[in-house]
Parts: sequence; structure tokens; C-alpha cells
Amino acid sequence: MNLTSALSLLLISSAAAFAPSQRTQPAFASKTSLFQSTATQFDLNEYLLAKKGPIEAALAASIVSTEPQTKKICESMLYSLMAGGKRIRPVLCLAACEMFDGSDEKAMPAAVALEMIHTMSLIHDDLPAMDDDDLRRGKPTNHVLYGEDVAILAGDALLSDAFKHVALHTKGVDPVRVLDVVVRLGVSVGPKGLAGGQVMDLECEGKQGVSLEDLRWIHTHKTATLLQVAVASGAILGGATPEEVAACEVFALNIGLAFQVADDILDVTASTEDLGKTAGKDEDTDKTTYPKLLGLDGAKAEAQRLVDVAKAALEPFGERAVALNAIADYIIDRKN
Ligand code: GRG
Repeated sequence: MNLTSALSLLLISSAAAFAPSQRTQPAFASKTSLFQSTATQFDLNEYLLAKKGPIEAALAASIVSTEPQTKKICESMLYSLMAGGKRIRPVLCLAACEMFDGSDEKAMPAAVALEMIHTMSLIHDDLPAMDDDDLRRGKPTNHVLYGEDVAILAGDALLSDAFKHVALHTKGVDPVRVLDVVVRLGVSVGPKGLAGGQVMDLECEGKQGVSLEDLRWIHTHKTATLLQVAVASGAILGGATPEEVAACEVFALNIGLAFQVADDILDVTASTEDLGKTAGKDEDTDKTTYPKLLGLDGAKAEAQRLVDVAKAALEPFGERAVALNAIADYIIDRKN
């Protein structure tokens, strides 16, 4: 297969990852949406499709087996990395960079690193020792195909490659800014990020009396922190000032929490087929969720409130924030 046909295939498959029926409609026009979103002239579906092609291509090129001994581990890493997914974190990174007039090229290595870290967290989350799931992104989970041992190592390798990738491939940016991004990525995976959030999540499973405050802590660290770094990294690489980065972080933390509230809602309202992962899992594992604490309508109202707070943080940027604001709406409007 030559490069042109490979890229065409990638574009077709990435287009298919967004609901095809939505591509011909104005963004957020679906009647079955969880939320009524404000109409906007900005066509988010077109924007997402335009970003997804280059993101898919950059992801596909990011892992190459150069010798027979690395064939299996690279195959396992690529299997999960290229298994689909909405690519929200890379898109947020590119959109934030663009808000400060930065090019996609500057932010693409960070965008790839974010998706590598996210994919690592999904592989590990699905392991028997964690959520023990056999379906992810509509496909068998990594350990089902490659075994638990290789799946753990594929996650570990994706994590370390993420840092190598952003440090090695970011071009045309002050190295101090690149280092800032590397540090933030590190924080987002550690005790004050994915790992810490996941541990608290596991500890609260099946436990009575988990409060809204506990839930916020879990979701801030398990989910919102990586979205925060996605937006902050894009802003930093695009040339934002520290104050501008701080405003972006307020936006991102709030959409990150909204993302998880929407995830909790979808777990009870969507089908396994639509989600590409097992629906109703929170109930089965006796997890405390936003719908459980606030009711379905209360959870929807909370998601909308968080998106409103997020958008308010970007008001100083006016029209330049149109893409990020539209992504914020999409995050609580999505079907999977
Ligand atoms: C191994 C250091 C280390 C950390 C990993 C397993 C783990 C610790 C954390 C779990 C984090 C996790 C899976 C959080 C859930 C976040 C979430 C809502 C994921 C779904 O994201 P989407 O909807 O998925 O963007 P797609 O498939 O579209 O990319």
C-alpha cells in the first residue's frame, strides 16, 4: 500500500469514528443528545475531521518496530493506540495551540504523547487486576489478545515512549516550554494524576458514604488532569503567557470533570454497542457515580454547569476560543 492510499484509509476510518449521520448535520443537532447545546456557526464535526486525519497519521507513525525482537511489543502497543477512540486529548492540545496562533506541527508531538498516555491508562484500566474488561473501543482489550503480561508491558512502553516522543520531536519551540510540557505530563500520570485517581477510585469501589467531594477528587485526578495538561500543553507550545495558560487550565479542569460526569451518565443511558465498552459497569462494580449521588437530571445539570464555568474562563479570548468552546459542548453532548 502506498502512502497516499494509506492516508486515505486513515481518513476514512477516522471519519467513521464520528457518527456518520452527524457529519451532514450541523454540530449538536441530534435529537437524542443528552443536552440541548447552543447553536453555533462553527462546524465542530468538520473541525474534528480535519484534525483527526493528521492525528491518526502521526499516531500510526509514532511506533515502528525496527528489529524482529520488538515486533510483538510494538504490535501490542499499536493495536490499542490505533483501535479508534475520539482523540479528544490530542484535538484539545491542537486547538489550544491554535488559539495562540501556534501551528499543528508544534503541538503534534505533545498531542501524540497525550494519546499514548491515555491509551496506556485504558490498557491498564481494563486489566483483570483493575476493571477486568474484555471490550474497549469496540474491540477485544489488549490483554485478551496479547495476554496480561504483554498488555502490562505495552502500557509501560507507551508511557515511556510518550515522554521520548514529545522531547525528541517537538520542533520550533523554546526548549524551556518543551520541558514545562514534559513536567506537566509527568505530574498528570503520578500520584496527583491518573495513578492517584485510580487508587482512590479502587478504594471507593463498593464502599458506602462516598461523598461528592470524594468523587470530585477521583475524577479530577483520574480524568480531568490529563485534559488539563492537553489544553495547557497546547497553549504553552503555542506561546501563551503564564496567565493565559492558567485561564486555559481552569477551562480544561472544568471540561475534564464534565467529561467524567457525561461518562457516568452514558454508562447508564447508552448501549455497549454505542459505547464500544461494557455499559452498566458502574452499577455492576458498585461504584459511586454522579447519577447515583445527584440523579440523572442532577448529573446533567452539573455537567452543563461545569461547561458554563469552563467557557467563562475563556471569555478573554473571544472568538479565538470558538473551537475549544465547541469541544466543551461536544464533551457533554457525545454518544460514546
Ligand atoms: C499505570 C501510572 C499508571 C497509571 C494508570 C489505570 C489508571 C492508572 C488510570 C485509569 C484512568 C482512566 C481509564 C480514566 C477514565 C478516563 C476516561 C473517561 C476514559 C475514556 O476516555 P475517552 O472517552 O475514550 O476519551 P476514547 O476511547 O474515545 O479515547
